[in-house]
Amino acid sequence: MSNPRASLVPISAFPAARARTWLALFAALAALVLLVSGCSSPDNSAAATGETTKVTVRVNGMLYDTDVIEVPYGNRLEVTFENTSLDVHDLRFANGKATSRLAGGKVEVVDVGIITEDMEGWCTVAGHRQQGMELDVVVTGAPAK
Ligand SMILES: [Cu+2]
Repeated sequence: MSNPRASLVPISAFPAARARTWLALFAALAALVLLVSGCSSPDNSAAATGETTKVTVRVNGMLYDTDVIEVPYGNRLEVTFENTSLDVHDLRFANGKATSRLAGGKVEVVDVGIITEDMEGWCTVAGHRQQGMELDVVVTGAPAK
């Protein structure tokens, strides 16, 4: 850059009224961001039933022993993942909740959060999902849309 000041607008080009307009605009934008992030709260707490569905998933060879986890709409899902194999595995859900990679014989409990829609879960170790290490979380009793 030969002359970095050339592209900058001098402060004097912004009269006070204009500065206030920008400030108001910024405030409105900030409020909007807050509103949007509030609506898409990741734990879906508005739909929460207060109940928790607890499920244990184990490993059978290169498969989970569970194909489908049914969760009543609005329940919290808590999965106990027991790596009952000799290899390293994990269990990640589509909403980003996951166990760490567990060596054979290790156990980890993962709070998957308030469930309001179907989603998949799978093992992130290379090639494992392709070999069948995946399962479905299925919501039951969802309100009609
Ligand atoms: Cu695996």
